[in-house]
Amino acid sequence: MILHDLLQDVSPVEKKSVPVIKIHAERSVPDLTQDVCSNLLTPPFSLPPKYFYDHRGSELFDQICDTAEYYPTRTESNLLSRYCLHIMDSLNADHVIELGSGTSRKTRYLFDACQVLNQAPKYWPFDVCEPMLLQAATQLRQSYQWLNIQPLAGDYSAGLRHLPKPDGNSLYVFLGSSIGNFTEPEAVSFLKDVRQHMITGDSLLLGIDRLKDSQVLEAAYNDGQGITAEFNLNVLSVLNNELGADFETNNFSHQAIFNQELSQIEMYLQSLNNQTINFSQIDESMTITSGEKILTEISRKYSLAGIESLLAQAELEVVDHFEPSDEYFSLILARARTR
Ligand code: SAH
Ligand code: AVI
Repeated sequence: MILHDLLQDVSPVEKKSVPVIKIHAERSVPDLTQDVCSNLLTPPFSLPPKYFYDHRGSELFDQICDTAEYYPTRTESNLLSRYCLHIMDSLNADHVIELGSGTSRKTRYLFDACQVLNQAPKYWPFDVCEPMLLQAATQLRQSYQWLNIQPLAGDYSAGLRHLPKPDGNSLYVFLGSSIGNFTEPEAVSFLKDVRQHMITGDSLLLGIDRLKDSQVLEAAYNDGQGITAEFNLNVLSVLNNELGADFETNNFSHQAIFNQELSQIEMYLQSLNNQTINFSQIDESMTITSGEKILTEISRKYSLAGIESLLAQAELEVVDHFEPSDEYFSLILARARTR
């Protein structure tokens, strides 16, 4: 088939290119080189979790969502499926602005509800992973031809002030318990950023994973197929690709443990031998001994009281709280508290 025939085969929707708007940082945050220099050259070793998400990392996260052990996606999806009509009907939102949208797979419940309710909000997915933003936008356009989508690329930890402020009322969406990947002070500051961006009539739909049996928690981050391990190890490939590092993924093992005291899953990459890794593009190296670990992610698990305190500190008030009977997950609809 020649190119002309191929183009005839795709619908007008598929042919349209998707312009991405880059969102500039409101405050400067370290880039990969600075994070490596501050946190990876000497112990204790750590890296912020946003570096997981190159295109491969985003695809691996999507596969994690389908594992039997990773209950959060399934649980949140069930809540969205059950309550999406109620939520969208109560808001009649002009805009849906999603932070850390990934594949937008769960946001589809909201769009399905809009279809039933004859609503057509504009969708603004905001993510650090540009290839996944484009992929998700293309797929959403095929499923929802009425949906006006404007992808936004950037780092939400650098502030939200430069996000668009469209006319009408907006529903901000932050799903998947990504809030758990922040420390508590970071989470409060992030929610304050969201609240400060909101105007009267805006709402926030927030998914938060709850504290539960540590065996269930640890199983969710140690799936039997090893996909979470691959996701964790993929960050070493990101360092190899971006900074010319020479990590051998076989020289590290995935570890995920629940820290009861801090109420968080901690994901590590543990070194299997004594090794020196060179970062050729920045002329730096790190030496790590056998058994030493790199902290790659925290995933905090909240009690009900913890959630209430988090929202109160960010001056947000709960409008609706949806949870399953096993109390595994909270889906919260909130708005800015009026003083
Ligand atoms: N919300 C989706 C995806 C969760 S995975 C869900 O619930 O399934 C986390 C998503 O947040 C990824 O798509 C990742 O690229 C994005 N992300 C992580 N850190 C980010 C940051 N600092 N700024 C913007 N997006 C970020
Ligand atoms: C995106 N984030 C909320 C996931 C989590 O559960 O903390 C990332 C993840 N890490 C390992 N599995 C999933």
